[in-house]
Amino acid sequence: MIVETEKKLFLLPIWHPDGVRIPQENTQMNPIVSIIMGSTSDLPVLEKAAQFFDEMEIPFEMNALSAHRTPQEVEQFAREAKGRGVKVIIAAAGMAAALPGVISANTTLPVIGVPVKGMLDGLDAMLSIIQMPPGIPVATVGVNGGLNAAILAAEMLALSDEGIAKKVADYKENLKNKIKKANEELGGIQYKFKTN
Ligand code: RP5
Repeated sequence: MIVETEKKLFLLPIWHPDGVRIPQENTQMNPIVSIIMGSTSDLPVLEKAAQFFDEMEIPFEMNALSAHRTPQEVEQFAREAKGRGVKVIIAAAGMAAALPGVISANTTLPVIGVPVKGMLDGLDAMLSIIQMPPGIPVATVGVNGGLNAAILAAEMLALSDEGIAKKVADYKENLKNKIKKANEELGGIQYKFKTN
C-alpha cells in the first residue's frame, strides 16, 4: 500500500521474514541508507538488502518512486536526501530503468543501481543503469543484485564508521568459512580417479 505523510512520501510497509510488521516510521533512528525501488514488484530483489542492513544494524528506509510515473517526486527525493542525513542511495528498477540515473543527476551522494530482471532477462535494465553519460555515475551491481548493493553500501559507510567496518569484516570472514566448509565436504566425495 502506498501511504502519504507530511514527512515521507510513498512510504512502503516493510514485512520481516518472520511475519512481524516493522513500524513504518521508526522515530528513534535516522536512515543513513535509502533504498528506492521503481515499483513494489521490485521488492523481492531488495529483501536481501533489507535483511543485511538489519543484520549489520544499519538504519535504512525503503520507498517506491518511479522515474517515469512519479518524476517530480524522484527529483525532490534526490535533492533532499543528503540534507536528511542519507549517505548512500540504492536504486532498483527494471525495464527502461532510468531511476538510478535520474537520482544520481540530482544528488552528490553515491548511487548504487540494481537492475531488476523483468523483460529480456534484465539486460534491458542493466544497460539502462550502467551506461551513464560522463559526470553522472551509478555504481551498478549485477541483475537482481540487491544483496551486493547492500554490502557495497556498507563498505562505503565503513570508511567513516569503525563499528560498521568491523561488522562488514566479520561478514566477509564468515563467507571464507562457508567456502572452507564446502571444500572439506568436497574432500569427502570419492571418485575412482579423484586424487584428493
Ligand atoms: C519499472 O518497471 C519498475 O522498476 C519495475 O521493475 C517495472 C515494472 O513495474 P510494474 O509494472 O510491476 O509496476 O519501472
